[in-house]
Amino acid sequence: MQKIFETIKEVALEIDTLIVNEDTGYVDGTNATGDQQLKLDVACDLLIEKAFRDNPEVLALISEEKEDVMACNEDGLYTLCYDPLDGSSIVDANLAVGAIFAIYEGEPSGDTLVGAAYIVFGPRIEIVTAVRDEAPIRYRYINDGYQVFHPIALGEKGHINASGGSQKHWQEKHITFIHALFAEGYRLRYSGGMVPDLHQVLVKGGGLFSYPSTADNPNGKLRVLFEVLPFALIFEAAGGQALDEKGRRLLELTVSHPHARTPCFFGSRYEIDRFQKAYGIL
Ligand code: AFP
Repeated sequence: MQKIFETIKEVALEIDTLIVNEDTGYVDGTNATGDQQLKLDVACDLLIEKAFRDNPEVLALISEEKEDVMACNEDGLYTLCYDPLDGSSIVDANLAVGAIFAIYEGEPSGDTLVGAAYIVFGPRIEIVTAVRDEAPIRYRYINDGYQVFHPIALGEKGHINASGGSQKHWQEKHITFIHALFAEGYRLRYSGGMVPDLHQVLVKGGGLFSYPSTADNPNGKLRVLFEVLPFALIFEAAGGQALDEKGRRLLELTVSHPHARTPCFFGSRYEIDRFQKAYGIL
């Protein structure tokens, strides 16, 4: 699996160059879940496909930008699922965006996820990698090389509230819950980019990121295999929790198709406890 992490570090530099220099316009098509595609989405997807398809460890590739599974090496051990450029709608605003990778050993599902990584393309490139049941490792690209940076660990409670989705489409219980956190003094930290928004909760030591079931997205907006599960593994490895709307561990989810979505709640223990009480789970 380390070879996969090393390749992620290499493609991070190439994707960063694309983000800085390439056109941020849209192509005519949409991706597998009907999202409009940037030329950048397609370019980053192709770059990652080329980087991994001949890796002997890789059995198959599943991309957010493609409908079908790409068979690679029949003796490969891992299925790599990835979101090549997460945050397409904020690239033109020059906000931080990311790429997300999930490494599955066997049919992709919560319990076959064995590794995860994400790249943050911000003022600096940062990468977080995690192997199941091991502490995450945070890297920062400094002076032409990756340095292991301060560890990521969530405390009992934080002060950040990253609340996704359109508020007009939230359920009443979600409105009450989110507003109660703000009334307690939580600060709104939400850019619309899942990777920087979750990275901020991790780096600041706690808080809550939520993308609930909404009237316009009853299953939430975020995709299980290549967005939600990799962050679930990293949040649990960092001492936090990651649950769905019914209070089930996201890492216990299975999917009926590669582009399935789920509501998701990521956070330190205090905020997750508050969520479970607000949703009548506890
Ligand atoms: P785009 O890739 O279309 O910008 O969507 C990004 C994303 O999938 C994820 O990165 C964000 O957390 C989420 O959408 C933001 O969705 P809302 O704008 O509905 O809050």
